[in-house]
Amino acid sequence: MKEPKRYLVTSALPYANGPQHFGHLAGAYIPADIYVRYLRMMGEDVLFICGSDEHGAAITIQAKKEGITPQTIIDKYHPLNKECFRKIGISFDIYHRTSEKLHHETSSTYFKTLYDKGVFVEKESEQLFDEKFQQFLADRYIKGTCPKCGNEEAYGDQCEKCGSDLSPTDLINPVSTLSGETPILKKTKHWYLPMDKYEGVIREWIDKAQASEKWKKHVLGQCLSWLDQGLHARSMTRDLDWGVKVPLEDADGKVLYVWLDAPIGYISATKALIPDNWETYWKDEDTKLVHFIGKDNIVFHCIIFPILLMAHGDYILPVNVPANQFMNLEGNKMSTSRNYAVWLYEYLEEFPGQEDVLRYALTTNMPENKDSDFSWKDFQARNNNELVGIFGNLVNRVVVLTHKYFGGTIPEIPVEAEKAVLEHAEEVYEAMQAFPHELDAYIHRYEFRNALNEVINLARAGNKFLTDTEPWKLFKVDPDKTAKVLSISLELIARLAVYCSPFLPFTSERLKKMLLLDEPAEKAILAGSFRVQAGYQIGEKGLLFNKMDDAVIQPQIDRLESIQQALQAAKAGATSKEESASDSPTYEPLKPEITFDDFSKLDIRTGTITAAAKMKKANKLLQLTVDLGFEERTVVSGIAEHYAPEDIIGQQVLLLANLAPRKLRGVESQGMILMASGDQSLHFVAPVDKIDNGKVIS
Ligand code: B3M
Ligand code: ZN
Repeated sequence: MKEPKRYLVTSALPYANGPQHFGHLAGAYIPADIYVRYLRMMGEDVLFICGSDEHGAAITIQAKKEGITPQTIIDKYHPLNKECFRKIGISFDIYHRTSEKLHHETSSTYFKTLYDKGVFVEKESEQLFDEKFQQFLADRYIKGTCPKCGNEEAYGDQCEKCGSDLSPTDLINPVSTLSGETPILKKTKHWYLPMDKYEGVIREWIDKAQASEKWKKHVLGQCLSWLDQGLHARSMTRDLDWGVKVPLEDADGKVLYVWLDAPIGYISATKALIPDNWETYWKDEDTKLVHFIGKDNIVFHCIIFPILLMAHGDYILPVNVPANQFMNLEGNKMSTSRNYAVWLYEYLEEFPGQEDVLRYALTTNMPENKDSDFSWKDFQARNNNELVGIFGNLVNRVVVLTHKYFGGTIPEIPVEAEKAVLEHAEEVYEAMQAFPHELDAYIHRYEFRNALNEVINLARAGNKFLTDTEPWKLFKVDPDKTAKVLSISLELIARLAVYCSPFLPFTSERLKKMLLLDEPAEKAILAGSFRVQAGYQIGEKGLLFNKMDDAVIQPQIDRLESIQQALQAAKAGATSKEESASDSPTYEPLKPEITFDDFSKLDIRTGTITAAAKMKKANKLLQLTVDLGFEERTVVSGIAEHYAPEDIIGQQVLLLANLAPRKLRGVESQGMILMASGDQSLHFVAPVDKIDNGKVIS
């Protein structure tokens, strides 16, 4: 892409169903904020867009859990998240919300435009339905085993473990998250986005995007693996009463799929921010659009939303989606539902004035290309060894000595003294000259850990210069040279004051004040022409950071340990309950009553397994060949953890032969083997005596 005229940067719209935690910050918010603050500092035209995602099952299920209405829950968490983001310095230009009327208008108009263009395929199909709650089940209303990776907690639209995009009927052993029961199938009409039709253009777009700037390996990898498995039509509407109403006559009780409406939330937020000029940002090719997200949102931002933008026809597409991986906590996965997380609002209460310490700890440990781990010990070490020990120590020595020796104002320095010191200052000046270019390259490659490390390396160069020149000794013999040493050091920490602002905005403000840096000085620093001359006066000294004792972090460590222990105990309890229950058999709840007609639709045949093989990267699945007598079928079955392929050749089975074929891990599965599930086991169901294949079960 040629030099963009403007930047449009978004962070994933967090569901307004709970507070934000460190993992969210490290995933989609701090990286975006660093990027945007840097662009603004360099004088770029940039908009930073975010807001609450207030529709979808994630909201209604949490509301049900808390016994409040969806409206109440979003009105509770939208302001909380907005305020916490502000306090930790995430500098959105707008933090909008998708329950706003403007968003409903924008997203329903967007849908109607695609509908009128004939983009959607209207289809009546059988969807999973919870008889008890009289509700269709989609997205987070349904859970089951992911057919691609075996994750037993996959949702009806996505598996958060392998990131796969799923449909409810893809799930193995689906269960309603409302009633806990097995759903039935019931007819309903929806409007589908025929994603398969866009496979070619998406591939082209991704290739073209690579030409302008590299995507992260894991992002590109996930996109290509979906494309290789083949895209399929995906319903863009839901049978729900909470969300953006489908703007069609025959669509009562239906709303837009949340992953259609939410990304359009970026557009409606921009409209709210700049009503007269939003289209320039979203439709002019000279805009650079970058989405910051966590890895579980990749398919929606790299496949589905781009297809929707292409289908509309006049929008630009993202240049990059630098999704971060996940941040774990003290070696364990964060879990909001189990309260195993460090909540941002609690941190802000318990660590007042230490917003930058958190920003620093999360950035130095950001999961940019692989999962990372947050520990309180590391948090303390980063603060004490780097912020206090390197950055703070340098600033303190320079400011204190400038006050101590020269009353805070750099005096006139004789030329020979200047020259003598400059002869030993090449290294520190080289560091100051190289620094902005290194930093710029890292920022534009979304390598914020490396970028922040450059800032700390500049502080290290400053400390080395002081160690080499020892102004505290030099002053006794040569105050003039000492003045020069300190003026060079002030030039260095003035650069730190400005260039640390994308990462440590609060520290930057305090240090700028301490150095009395004004606008022209900042401009000179960014231009590389800033020099400290005679008469340069600094402000009051003060500590930028404070050492952190064990006593400060121990309660945090204890809290997480106790939650972890409670979780282990619960898990152990659950297994022991299972063990103790194992002598008294448990029974699955009966499914809802069906009619003989329903049963007669099933065509179950006897068959024999003639071939079996494990499947690549799917440890729960086997690919089987089943001989039905009149034909051979390929079937993918979730039995790999119970049977070795070689042990089941010749096994007679019952096969549900008229189940619609579906693609599992790229293989078309033509039917389903009937298995009886015991405690942690699976058993073939087959005729007592061997009979011919192809016989009908009735
Ligand atoms: N709210 C998912 C999430 O919070 C979703 C992001 C929407 S971005 C348009 O992880
Ligand atoms: Zn999966």
